[in-house]
Amino acid sequence: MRTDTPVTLFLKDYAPPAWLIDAVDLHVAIFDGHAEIKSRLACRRNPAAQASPLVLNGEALELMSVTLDGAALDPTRYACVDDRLTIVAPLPDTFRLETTVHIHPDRNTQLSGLYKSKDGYFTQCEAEGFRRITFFPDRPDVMATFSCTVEADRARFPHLLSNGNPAKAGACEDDATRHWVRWEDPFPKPAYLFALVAAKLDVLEDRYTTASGRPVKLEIYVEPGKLDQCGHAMAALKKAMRWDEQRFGLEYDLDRYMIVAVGDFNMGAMENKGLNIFNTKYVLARPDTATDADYQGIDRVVAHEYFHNWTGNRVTCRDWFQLSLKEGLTVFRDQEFGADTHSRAVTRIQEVRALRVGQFPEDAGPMAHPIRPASYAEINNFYTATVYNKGAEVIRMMHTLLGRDGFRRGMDLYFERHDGQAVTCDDFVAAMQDASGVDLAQFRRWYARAGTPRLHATGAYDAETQRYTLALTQHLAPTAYEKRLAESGQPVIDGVLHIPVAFGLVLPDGRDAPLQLAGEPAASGTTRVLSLTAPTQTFVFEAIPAAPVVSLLRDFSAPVQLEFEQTDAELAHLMATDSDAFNRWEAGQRLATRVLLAGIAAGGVGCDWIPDAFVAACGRVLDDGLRGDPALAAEALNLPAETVLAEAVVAQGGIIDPDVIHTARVALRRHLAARLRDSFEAVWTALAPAAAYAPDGAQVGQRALRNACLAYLAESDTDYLKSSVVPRLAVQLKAGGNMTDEIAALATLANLDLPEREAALADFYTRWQTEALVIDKWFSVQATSRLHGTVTHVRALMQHPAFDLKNPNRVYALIRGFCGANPRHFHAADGNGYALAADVISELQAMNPQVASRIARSFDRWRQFDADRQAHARAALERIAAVEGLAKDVAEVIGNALKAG
Ligand code: B3K
Ligand code: ZN
Repeated sequence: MRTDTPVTLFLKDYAPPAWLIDAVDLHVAIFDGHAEIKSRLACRRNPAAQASPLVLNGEALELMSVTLDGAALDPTRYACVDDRLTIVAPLPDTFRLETTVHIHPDRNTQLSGLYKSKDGYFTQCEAEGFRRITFFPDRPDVMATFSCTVEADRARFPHLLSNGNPAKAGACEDDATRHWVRWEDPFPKPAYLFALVAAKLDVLEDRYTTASGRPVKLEIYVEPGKLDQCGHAMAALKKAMRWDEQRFGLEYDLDRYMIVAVGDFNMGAMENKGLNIFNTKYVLARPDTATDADYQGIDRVVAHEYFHNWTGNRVTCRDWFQLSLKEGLTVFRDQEFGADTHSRAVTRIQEVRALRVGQFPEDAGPMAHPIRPASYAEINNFYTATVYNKGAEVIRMMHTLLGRDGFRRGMDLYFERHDGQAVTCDDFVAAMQDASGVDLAQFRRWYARAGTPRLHATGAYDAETQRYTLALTQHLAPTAYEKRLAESGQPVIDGVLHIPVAFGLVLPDGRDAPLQLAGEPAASGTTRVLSLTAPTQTFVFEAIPAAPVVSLLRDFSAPVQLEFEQTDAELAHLMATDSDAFNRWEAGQRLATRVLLAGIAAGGVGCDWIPDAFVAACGRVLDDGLRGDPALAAEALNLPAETVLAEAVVAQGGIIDPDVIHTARVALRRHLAARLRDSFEAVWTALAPAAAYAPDGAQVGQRALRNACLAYLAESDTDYLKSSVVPRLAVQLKAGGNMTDEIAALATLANLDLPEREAALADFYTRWQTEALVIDKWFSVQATSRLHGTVTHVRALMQHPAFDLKNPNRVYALIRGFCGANPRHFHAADGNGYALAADVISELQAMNPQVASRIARSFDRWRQFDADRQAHARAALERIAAVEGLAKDVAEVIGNALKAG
């Protein structure tokens, strides 16, 4: 473990690599206790760079030998210090460098590089894991063709996989119990896309023929016995392959596409060329073990990794500051895939909800950064909601400004110019601009500016002239990021953003007004994308026949905080009639936020802050759910999350009181449950399942609404709860065959202080103890429970035999569930939640810094709480900061948290 303070790297210091590697040939031999890696690199001086020695990265490697053009290298010609192997000058312009190293995959608890999981060996190289396998210039702008021979015991590791196409295989000459397979990948790639697997697995095989007729073998490898859980992932893969051909004209390029699922994995999945490695969570699904959300997650992650084959692999990043080049774009692509294959409106609502829960607080906290940060200490800390989700919003804004065809032309030009290259976000924007003729010079600032812009709007209707005037103003206050920039002597970027504001006017009868801007000869269209490019701009619309209600930011056309005064009646009108489904939902959320902020101001007590009109609006949502789209109704009934309400309190200049926020939100749910009981009952009854489980759009929507109704009914007074709701929860728990309904019932019961709770949890555990992903759910519903004593219970669960600090999924289920998704208990006034987090982070950082660092992010908003909570949080943060040899991932996060403010 490192003891140095983290070194900050700067985008401005980028320099091209002094040496290029044209080809890599690896021989990886796996033995019990260690692996031997022989590497042969074809090195070439980069004519475009300054002359300097060849510097190779290497971490936790035992160097056994090094030769240059076949001759052992004299120890004076190289130095191996500080995670670097330096080959000193003079060097020929081209040469062959061979090294042999030993590594210890069974001791690799970081799960970066080559590691052992259960009985198999797997790799994770992004961002900087390849250097933990062999010495290499481990940076994405060094692209080489790879060949890799994997060698291991035949009986224990029948599958030996790497990138590309299999070229040869055989038995080891000196030991017939061992075998080898040689893989060749014809596409030059950076080392972060290298992958290798040696394991005993079951494989689901299928075939796909690309649009141009190329046959592709598809393979999904899973732990033996799990083949019955792979069908959905395979179907998702084929759907994604077809979609990318149809929407973007992009085809697969190798003979084989492999997905390998592993239970120990730091994140969701990894797009290694031709050999994706996946967290089991995003592969395995069966109706009785996986929820609708799991099925959808599989669709999206399978598609995401597949789409990276072009946006990430064929065209990759020049350096890690450009991470959003591939991630923002690929998230946008998977979002569009989701929208084209499911409900576009529900998909968009879920994305915006995720942005508000995960990205807006990040932009307001100590780790704030733009989608292309100018500096970082540990790149793994920048796989964030900002780089991914706000990155996707930035791509979406370009799509909005260019239109679908213009965007497609931009994509085509991007690939035409840059296939096979490692490029920058500027190269992407340039392709979009050049292909469309739309000036994106000002738009580029989105890549450099951190923070969530505030969009302030005012409007006025003049009945006499039939004109509607809209004034828009943008504000973007400096964030913690600008502070960090200034501290490191970097220029602070400011300047006005180019914000696309989709806009419509809804008339009193609910129809959209045709839009005619002053100066235009006639009206055209009912939604306009207004380009806000100045600090303040005014737009005048003519011939508006009656006072309209404004529908602003349709489809959430920009990632901003909207400040726009609208009356309850106006919001109710939008909820009922807006032609933009997203804004119908949004109007409901704004109304709910307003009600809840009043409740929070009232200390969460009583219910006179709940207007009848709001109850009535929810009643209409329930009716619509029955008649129309249940999925949209379920989204509408889902009140803003506690973390989102907390940010709304902060935006008003308040201090977060997590107890009051929780109490107010529960009070509103209870009030709705009491007042709308008959409606909830009616919907629950009407939506009883009529067919066998299928994760299709119609059923998913029905289950979402039905379970939302049941959860509301569970907020009822005790008698009704015991007599009418608990028995239904029990039935749903026992029904079997459908994890969506089962876990919904268990999560509801986990919030209730009733004897049935313990029995249900115990029974669930007994039934599912052999299904790891289901047991993760069992930990997670307890971690997120509302009940008093949850922190103590979480501590007890950490001692449960099924809990394992070394398994990221378990840690995410229990610890991140508690710290990230249970704000009231994590921010408990006595500081016990913070103390628990500090204990876990301190222990975990030595084993798995990436996962520990993610947990550490739960402290981001600690300064927005009262003085006592701040004192507890500070003590916890300082305790972590004082850990000897603290991993740099955690040091960066904790350092920023303590610094800001
Ligand atoms: N590119 C990987 C993420 C790697 C994270 C490394 N800490 C998965 C993805 O975004 O597709
Ligand atoms: Zn990705």
